[in-house]
Amino acid sequence: GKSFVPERELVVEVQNFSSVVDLIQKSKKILVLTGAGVSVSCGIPDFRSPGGLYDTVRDRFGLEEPQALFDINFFKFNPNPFFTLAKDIFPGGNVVPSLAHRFVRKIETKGQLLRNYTQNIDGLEKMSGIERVIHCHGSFATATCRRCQNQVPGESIREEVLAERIPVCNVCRDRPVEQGEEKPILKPDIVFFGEKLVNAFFDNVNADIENADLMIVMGTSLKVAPVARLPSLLDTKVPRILINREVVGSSSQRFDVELLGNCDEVVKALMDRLDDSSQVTERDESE
Ligand code: CNA
Repeated sequence: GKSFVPERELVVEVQNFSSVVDLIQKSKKILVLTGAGVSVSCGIPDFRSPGGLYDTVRDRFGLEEPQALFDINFFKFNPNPFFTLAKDIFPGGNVVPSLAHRFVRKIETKGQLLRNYTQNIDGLEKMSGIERVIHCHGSFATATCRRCQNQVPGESIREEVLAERIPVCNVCRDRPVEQGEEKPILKPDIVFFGEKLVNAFFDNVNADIENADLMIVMGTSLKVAPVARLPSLLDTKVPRILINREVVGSSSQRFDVELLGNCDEVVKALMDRLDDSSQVTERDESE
């Protein structure tokens, strides 16, 4: 049966925007959970928004369940749809980080970032300089042969992926495929549905959940487990801020603050104020 998770009580009273700024300002161990929404303004479509990748998959492949495209069992059966769309999310090219990424980096340079758990696979965290990041769903940095497990740098399959071709393993490609064996296809090491998350997630998540004093959830539909459960694992006393186009989460994840809109715009307003208040503090101290 379904387990009952009680509705979460709110822990901070936020009357206005300045008190949100104060809350961020005074927090020392901020856990930031991000998803595809933070990269939409960079030109990378998310999954579930209208016009996002799921709509594209429905239109192009007639797949009723577009998440099949990122399902490991479907991939074994037919890798073509994935490699037709992979170029749209392959990192590099002219893509640059968004203001939302820079906001996370700013929190980090102020020494307040406990960790950025990202579900994204576009590499924009690293590009914006964020160091304390966990790529929960892996990345395109490497790719692994489905058959012989040989691992190669992601760069070495770029050309194939951008040309919508299926990259094949150089180590075992000439050996005939035996019955019950997978084909020697190089699959980028992004975590598909049905695959285990990266070790760094399991290595850090318990301690991070215990130590966090604020959580900011940004640009995610909170639909993919186990990452989606992070907010409900936090101590109920830890305040939670949502920055997203729409309200997400369950009653056990209720957000103390919901800043709804495009994350870059919300974050711009926050960053302006954070800058202001740090200047005020500096002036106070020098007087
Ligand atoms: P999702 O399910 O597509 O949800 C995105 C959420 O962000 C939705 O709630 C949107 O309303 C919201 N959103 C979209 N644009 C904005 C914006 N500009 N400002 C604020 N909010 C916005 O994506 P999730 O990340 O929640 O789902 C998890 C999947 C998506 C992960 O496994 C990713 O690997 C995967 N994904 C990643 C990328 C990427 O790396 N950039 C792109 C597409 C999908």
